[in-house]
Amino acid sequence: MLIGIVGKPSCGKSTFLNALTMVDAKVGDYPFTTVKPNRGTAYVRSPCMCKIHEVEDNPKNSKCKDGIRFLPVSFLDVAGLVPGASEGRGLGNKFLDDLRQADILLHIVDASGSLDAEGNPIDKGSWDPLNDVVFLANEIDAWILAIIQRDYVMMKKKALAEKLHLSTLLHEKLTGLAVKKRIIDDAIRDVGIINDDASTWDDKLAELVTAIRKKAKPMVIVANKIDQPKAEDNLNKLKENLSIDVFPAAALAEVFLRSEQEKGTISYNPGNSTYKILDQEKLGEQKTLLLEKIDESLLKKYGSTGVQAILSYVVFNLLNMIVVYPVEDTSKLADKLGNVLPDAYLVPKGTTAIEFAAKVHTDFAKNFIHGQLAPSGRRIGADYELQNNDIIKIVSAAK
Ligand SMILES: Nc1nc2c(ncn2[C@@H]2O[C@H](COP(=O)(O)OP(=O)(O)OP(=O)(O)O)[C@@H](O)[C@H]2O)c(=O)[nH]1
Ligand SMILES: [Mg+2]
Repeated sequence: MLIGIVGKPSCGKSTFLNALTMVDAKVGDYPFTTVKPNRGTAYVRSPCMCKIHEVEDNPKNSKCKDGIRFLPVSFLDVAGLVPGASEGRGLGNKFLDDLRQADILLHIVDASGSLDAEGNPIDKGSWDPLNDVVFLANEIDAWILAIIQRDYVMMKKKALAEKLHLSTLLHEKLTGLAVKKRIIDDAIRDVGIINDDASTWDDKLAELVTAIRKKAKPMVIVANKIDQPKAEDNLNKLKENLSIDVFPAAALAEVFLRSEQEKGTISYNPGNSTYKILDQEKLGEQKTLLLEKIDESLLKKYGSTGVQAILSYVVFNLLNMIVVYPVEDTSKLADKLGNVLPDAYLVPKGTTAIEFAAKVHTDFAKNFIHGQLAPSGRRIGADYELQNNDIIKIVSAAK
């Protein structure tokens, strides 16, 4: 699972990544600070099964703190996108290529409306962020369309001669974008294209690309810099005018809170609506005032800085992930070595026992005999659909 962070220059993409992951991606108030994509790992939270089953766990592939499991999620922050990027403007297409494997795109917009289309500072509040949403979707569409058009003429000729289906041809063409065949089939049906009649394709090709993009690379809007004047008005406007999810965020405030927490001056659990000052002296007067401001204008008003809440919503509500714990010993909830609940995996809802086995170890799936749920010991077959927080032992003939 990969989440892509996109948006025009200086909207706060790298700051958002830093807020989520504390990786220290370069941040700057000038366009194209990021040239090479930054990768980071964020942690989504889920109540840990150690608490429910009253055991002490030994997490390996994830972390556990105070009964909360932190599961890793990969993020990619790319260079800023400007109008015409699909034709090579700005840093051009390269960063679009970086996003090919993304399952979902977080579109960061500067909700304060203080940057032009290219990310240059202008009078505060003078830019309408709705423009950014429209242009970015158009750029991605133009990029996908260009990939198809590269050898569309040949493709169509062959299809006419051999009565090939558009969905098969497009699936081949778009493998690099990780687009599933089912998505292409649905989009073709939705826009009303006759799949095996190539003479009808041209008119609806652009419409089809948009339909594929919406399903294959769904987009969520992050109204960032919500701490700034005019941002709230723009947030409301975005919500009113868009049919996709829009969330307020203050990435910079989250970076500040997390870094003070790491220094030990405050206690703060990312995502929470409160913090506690631990070391007033080390914190100093200026930062105390800043904290008060964050408390009044963000935490009390919006419930949090938004960053962690967006991550959680994307993973559990939009990507429909569930948490599953594989074990070897169903009574001790442990692996071979006695580690209790060592691993927790995020898998899409609907994943079957055998699909999960393949994820843990390919040999497990090849030699799958049955599964067993813990701690009940209930036997399950290969087609059993895993439920959130299932603890499962895979019984396989693999050595
Ligand atoms: N007030 C405020 N400023 C922010 C916030 N998030 C980011 N910024 C500022 O916005 C500027 C640009 O931030 P970056 O994270 O470098 O933006 P970017 O989108 O990665 O920019 P490029 O890499 O150039 O495309 C910096 O000066 C940040 O400090 C926020 O939530 N509030
Ligand atoms: Mg950047």
